[in-house]
Amino acid sequence: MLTGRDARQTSQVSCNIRRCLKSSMFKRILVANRGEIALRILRACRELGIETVAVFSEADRGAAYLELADEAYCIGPPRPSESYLRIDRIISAAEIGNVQAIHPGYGFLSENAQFAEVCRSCQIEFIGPSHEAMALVGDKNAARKLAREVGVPTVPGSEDLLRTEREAILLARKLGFPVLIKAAAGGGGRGMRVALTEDALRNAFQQAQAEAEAAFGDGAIYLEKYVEHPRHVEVQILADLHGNVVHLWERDCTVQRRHQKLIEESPAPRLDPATRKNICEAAVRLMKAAGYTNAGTVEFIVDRQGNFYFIEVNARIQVEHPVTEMVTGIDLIKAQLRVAAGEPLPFQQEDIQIRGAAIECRITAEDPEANFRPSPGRIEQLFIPGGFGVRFDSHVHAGYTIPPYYDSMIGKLIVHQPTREEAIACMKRALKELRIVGVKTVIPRHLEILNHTAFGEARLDTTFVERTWPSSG
Ligand code: MV4
Repeated sequence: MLTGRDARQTSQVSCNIRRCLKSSMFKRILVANRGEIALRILRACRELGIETVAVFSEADRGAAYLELADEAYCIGPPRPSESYLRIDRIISAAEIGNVQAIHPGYGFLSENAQFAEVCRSCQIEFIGPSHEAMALVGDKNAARKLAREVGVPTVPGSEDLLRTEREAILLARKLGFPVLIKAAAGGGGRGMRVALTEDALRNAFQQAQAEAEAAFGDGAIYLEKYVEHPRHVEVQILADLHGNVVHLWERDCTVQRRHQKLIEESPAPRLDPATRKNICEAAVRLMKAAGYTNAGTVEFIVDRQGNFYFIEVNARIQVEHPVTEMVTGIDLIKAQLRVAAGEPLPFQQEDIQIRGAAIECRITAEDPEANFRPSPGRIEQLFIPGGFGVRFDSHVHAGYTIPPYYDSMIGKLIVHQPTREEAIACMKRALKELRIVGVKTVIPRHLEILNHTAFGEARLDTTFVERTWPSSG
């Protein structure tokens, strides 16, 4: 296995080679994704004068957003495993389409280090980190070790992977319960297990190992003290191929349900200036040490005392990137394309400042009255809000049918205002204007959250949604 130091060296070497191979912006790229994020990337390419090749599954054939690409190729049946996850088919489309680079978007192959490696071995640039850096941060235990090496706070826990149940029990006695077992190959809440007692830990150890083996083909697990009632704060990073790494401040994504984020905002409320600076600088330190390039996110949890702990790195552009774009004025997709093409970052850390407050609500076709059951189907009517500071990132239109095979994202409603209070008022106004007829949506639940005193006062932790609406938890 790679240690932090080895990976740092290998990714540095590949960066140097990549830098020499390129000097100008891509002429033509492939977008290896669908829906909202595919459209977001196609739009950025159009503005930069980059030609585009889109790919689609049979379920997405004829989708309107595909018209915005210069070419589009079918890559297989509806199921992701037979289309958007098929490396061979995407590479074939890239070769037929004669592209110089591939943007993976989020989800699907976006954090697949093997895909990034295959792209580069086919002389196609992968718009994301080097496969070495991706593999390093994708190993949650290795990322945690690297964080400790460079003085980034981590949750107290095992120094390395757990070998035996006995080791887990002894450590948990020392740390105190509850503890959390996590899969090294997991992330985003997958492969996590809380243990409140020694007996529970014995079971959790076996189960977590077996589950991780089944889900990721890798049973490696580690242990952490369980931090109760945390907030989720993440730092946006941009890094070029010339050694420049900057942060674009933080987002708060505390409002989640079963690890699905509902609302994200920037800046994070109730973060004192000293902590904000420390957390952002810690994120930069970690990504520098990982030899990370392009856009990425460093995720932290913040406990009730305001202590922050590194959790994991997301080696991709994230769903919630627009809130950072609104407050910093930086187009993250354009920045990804530019740094992947070898351009140096056009700004320094001091140039990146936060203006106002931005909030994003994820609008999904789910029924909040029925345990957030997916509600795919035809959108009969659609009225999209506008006005000062309102942005709706979406690929849908009246008459569009949301297929049942993928996430149920309809779009992302984003507002930007001078203050958080005004952003909340603006979001409520925009949510009430947004009219979607034909499918059930989470809009009513968003309004309930925004009207809640705890949200207005930003007195939140990650259990807020499931505590407040237990039937939907
Ligand atoms: C934790 C934690 C508390 N203690 N680790 C969840 C997603 C993944 N990125 C890591 N996550 C967490 N790790 C320790 N040691 C709390 C979370 C967490 C969470 C847990 C339960 C319910 C919602 C959550 C939302 C964000 C983070």
